[in-house]
Amino acid sequence: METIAAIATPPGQGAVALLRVSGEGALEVASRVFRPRKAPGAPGVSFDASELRPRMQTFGAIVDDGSVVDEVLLTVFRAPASFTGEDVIEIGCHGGSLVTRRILELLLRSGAVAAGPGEFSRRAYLNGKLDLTQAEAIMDLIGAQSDLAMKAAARQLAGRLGERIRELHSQLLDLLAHLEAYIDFPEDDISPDTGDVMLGRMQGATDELNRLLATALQGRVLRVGARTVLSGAPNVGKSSLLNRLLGFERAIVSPVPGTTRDTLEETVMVRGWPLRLVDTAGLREGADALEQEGIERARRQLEQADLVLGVFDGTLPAPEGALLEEARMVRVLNKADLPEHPSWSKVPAVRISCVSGQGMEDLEAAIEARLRGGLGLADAENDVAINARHQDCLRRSLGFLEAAAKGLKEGLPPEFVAEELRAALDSSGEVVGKSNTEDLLGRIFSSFCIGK
Ligand SMILES: Nc1nc2c(ncn2[C@@H]2O[C@H](COP(=O)(O)OP(=O)(O)OP(=O)(O)O)[C@@H](O)[C@H]2O)c(=O)[nH]1
Ligand SMILES: [Mg+2]
Repeated sequence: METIAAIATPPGQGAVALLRVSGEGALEVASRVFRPRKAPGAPGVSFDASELRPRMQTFGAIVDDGSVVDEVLLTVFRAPASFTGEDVIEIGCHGGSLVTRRILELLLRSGAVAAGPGEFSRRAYLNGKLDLTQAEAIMDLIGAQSDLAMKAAARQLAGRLGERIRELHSQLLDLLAHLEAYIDFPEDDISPDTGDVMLGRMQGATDELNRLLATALQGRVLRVGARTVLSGAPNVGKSSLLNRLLGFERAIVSPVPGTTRDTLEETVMVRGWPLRLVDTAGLREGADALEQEGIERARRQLEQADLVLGVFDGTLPAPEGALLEEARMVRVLNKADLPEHPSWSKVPAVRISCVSGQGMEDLEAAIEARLRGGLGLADAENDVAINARHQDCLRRSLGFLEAAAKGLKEGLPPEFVAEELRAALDSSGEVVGKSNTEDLLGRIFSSFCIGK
């Protein structure tokens, strides 16, 4: 493996910046470019970075052909006790974009090659320092936009999801080992008793897969926000509500019904939950072609919604269908600053006014309650929240496991059941990277930034 180097901090100016070098040649590179302040003799005298105490910072200078580029702190990590598991050096320099670039150029002239996106994490994974879920958690942690997302990423980084996958894996392996015994001694049929015990265990694994899969929605909501669609008739105040929740006049509001045509998306935080808020065209019959297209888009958004804010005008008679209950809907009665039409008197709804701001706290509480309860995000502190890739692996695993159980029930040969089980094992193993392919690794790590 080549020795790689990269700037680990974001581009731009800052007080300090960090460069990283990892690989067998890291210490040699450091010896070429760094001179400690207290080096015996004058600058230019040879220096051996491998004599430095690991994980201690040494003050000195980066020197290019005898001239000082910057004063820096050098830290040496010796394999395997480093992030990547290889020899690593870190250079803390001043945070100018030109300074950092000069030092990187010097590192590249001194035996290192430029790291690709995510290459440090990839090496950490390949050297067994992290499993794939932990590598992904680093990305999640860096990208986290809310407290809840950050906590979930931290738990995944701590290895909680990996642990559960490995427990599941070992259950499946036990089952497989059992089956292999029958395959090796074909004169023994699987007795009904043993079959039942095995089915019970398969059910246990199936339950755990379903429990993990049930956290996918929470994972998506924490990573990209709950898709929350503002829906209702024209002129009820959907765009006004979007603006209220955002805190600024993002969408055009007007007394003319049919103002909003195209859908409009913005992210807001409601009590720590990220919402991907979508304003839509008011739904009505007999609209012109342009508005009709907007209404079509609104309908498509509704289909994909995690949460619907069904907005009504409280000053008008309650329309038909206003009483329909839907698990993902919060019913919002707007214009509470004006007298309410008597037809609403018995209708439970969150009453708000986008003009006066009354009821907004109630609305936030109702949204949070829906996210926690109705959507099954029962516990935001749930110990895992899987991502789309995990969901894909686990779904496939579940499919194979169900086929295995069916085969066992129907008395199919143990070879068949074993094959399905092995496929279930492989698919669930992909979550942590047990049966990784180059293809999979490339897909995951290419979304990382350089220096990570
Ligand atoms: N009195 C009162 N008027 C409101 C309230 N909210 C909105 N309005 C008014 O209702 C009208 C329609 O508001 P919009 O936010 O444009 O309604 P919309 O649902 O987005 O309408 P379309 O885009 O046409 O579907 C505007 O004149 C708003 O000023 C409210 O709480 N109280
Ligand atoms: Mg509108």
